[in-house]
Amino acid sequence: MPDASLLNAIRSIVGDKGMLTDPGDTAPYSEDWRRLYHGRTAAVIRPGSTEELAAVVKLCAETGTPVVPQGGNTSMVGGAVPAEDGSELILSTARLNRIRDLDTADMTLTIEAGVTLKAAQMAAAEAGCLLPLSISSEGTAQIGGVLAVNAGGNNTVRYGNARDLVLGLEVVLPDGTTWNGLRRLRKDNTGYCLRQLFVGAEGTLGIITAAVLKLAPQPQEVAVALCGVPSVQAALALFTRFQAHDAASISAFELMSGQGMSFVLRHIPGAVLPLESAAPFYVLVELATPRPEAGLRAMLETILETALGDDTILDAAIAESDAQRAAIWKLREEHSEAQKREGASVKNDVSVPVSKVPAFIEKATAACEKLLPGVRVVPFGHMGDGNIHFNLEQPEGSDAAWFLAQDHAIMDAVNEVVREFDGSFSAEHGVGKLKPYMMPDWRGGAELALMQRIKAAIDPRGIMNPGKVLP
Ligand code: 2HG
Ligand code: ZN
Repeated sequence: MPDASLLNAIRSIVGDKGMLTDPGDTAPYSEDWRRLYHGRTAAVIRPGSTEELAAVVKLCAETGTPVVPQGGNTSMVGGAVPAEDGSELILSTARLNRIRDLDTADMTLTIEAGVTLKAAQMAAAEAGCLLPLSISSEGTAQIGGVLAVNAGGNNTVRYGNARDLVLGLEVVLPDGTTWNGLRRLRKDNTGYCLRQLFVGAEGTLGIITAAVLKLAPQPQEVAVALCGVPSVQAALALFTRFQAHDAASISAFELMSGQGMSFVLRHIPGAVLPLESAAPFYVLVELATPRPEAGLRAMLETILETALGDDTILDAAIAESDAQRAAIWKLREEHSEAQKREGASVKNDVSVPVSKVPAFIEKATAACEKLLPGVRVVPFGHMGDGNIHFNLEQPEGSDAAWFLAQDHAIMDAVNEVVREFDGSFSAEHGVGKLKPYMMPDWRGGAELALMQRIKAAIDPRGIMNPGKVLP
C-alpha cells in the first residue's frame, strides 16, 4: 500500500496541482466508462512534464509500488482502472498536453500523450493536413492511451490502425528511465522495432509520454451516404462494388443493425433517420480524396443508383452539407452511448476476414439467441476492415445483474464462432482487465510465453498496469 512518505515524496515532485488524494476527486478515475470495474487508489498523480512523470515512476520502482497509466479513461475493457485493494497509484497523462511540433514538409505531428485525439486532429487540420485516425471517443481519448491500445476506429480500412501511424515514441520505462525514440524517419532499419512493442502493450511495459505521428493530405472532397440494406450479405456486396470502382477513395465503410439504430433513435436527442423507412441493416459509406474535383459525389450516386436498381440497397441518403454529414456520422458514433442508455450490454469487439462478416454475424446471432432467448443482438462497426462490435443487450425486462453475470458464457459462445472464421477475440479495444483469461486459449504456447518473457525483461517487478493483458 502506498504510504504517506511515498505520497509526500511524489508531491514534492509534481506539486499540489499534480496530485489528487481526496476520495471524491479520485473516484471518477477509479472506475471505467462502462462502470464494470470499481477500483480504489490512494492518489491520482498528474505530472506536468515527462521529467516529472519519470521521477515519479522511479520512486514507484524503488518502492515496488504498482502504477496504472491512464489517459482519457475510455477503455471498453477496463484497461485503465486500478485494483480494488487500493494498492495501485494512477498516473494520469492529462497534463502532458502540448503539441511539440508539426511539420508539413515531413508530414509529421509530434505531440504529448495527454492531447486528446480530437485536439490532435484539429491541430493537423489547421495546418492543412489530416491525422487519419477517428474513433467514437475521440473527444475524450488521449493520444497516449490511443497508442497504448493500438486503437483502430473508422478509417482503418484506408489508413490502418494507430500502430501504422507511429514513426517515433518517447516512453518512460518501469525503472523510471526515459527512452527518447522520437524519430520522424520513414526509413530506419536499426534492430528491433521497439516502438511497436509499446503500441498495443496497454501500459504494461511502460508509459508513452509523446509520439511522432504520420499525417496525410487533407481531403478536398468528401462524400457520405447512409444506406438501408436488406442483409449483411448485401452490405458486403456493396463494399465490393465500391472497392471495384475506386478502393483508394473509401475512407470508412461502417455497418449498423436495425436494432442498434432503433436504440440511437430512441435515446439520442436530435437523432433522425434520413431514410423513408427502417431497414434490417444500414451502411455508412464515406469517400474522400485529396484531389480537388475528383467527382466522388457523381461516383457515389452512380454506384448507389445501380445498387438500388438491383436491390442491393433498399434506400439511400447522400449528405448535402457538412451538417448532414455530421448528422449521419452521429447515428453511427452514438451507438455505444445509446446502448448504454438502453440497459446492460456485453461487448464482443471481434474481427474476422471481411468476406466472412455476413456468415459470422448470422452464426453468432443464432448461437446467442439459443444461449439466451430474448437477448437483443446489436452488431455494428467497421465492416470495411472486418471488425464487428458484436454486442448483446439484455432481454427486455430482465435483470441487469443477472444478464451481466452471463458475460463469460456469452463471450465464449461468440468467440467459438470467431474462431471458426479465423478471427480475433479482440480487434481494437485491447485485452485490458476483461479478457486476459482468454489469452492462454487464443495466444497460448510460444506466443504467450514470449510475451511473458518480454514483460519480465522490461518490467521485472511487475509494477506497470498489473493484471492487464497477461493472465
Ligand atoms: C465504436 O466503434 C467503438 O463506436 C465502441 O469502438 C464500440 O461500444 C462499442 O462496443
Ligand atoms: Zn469501434
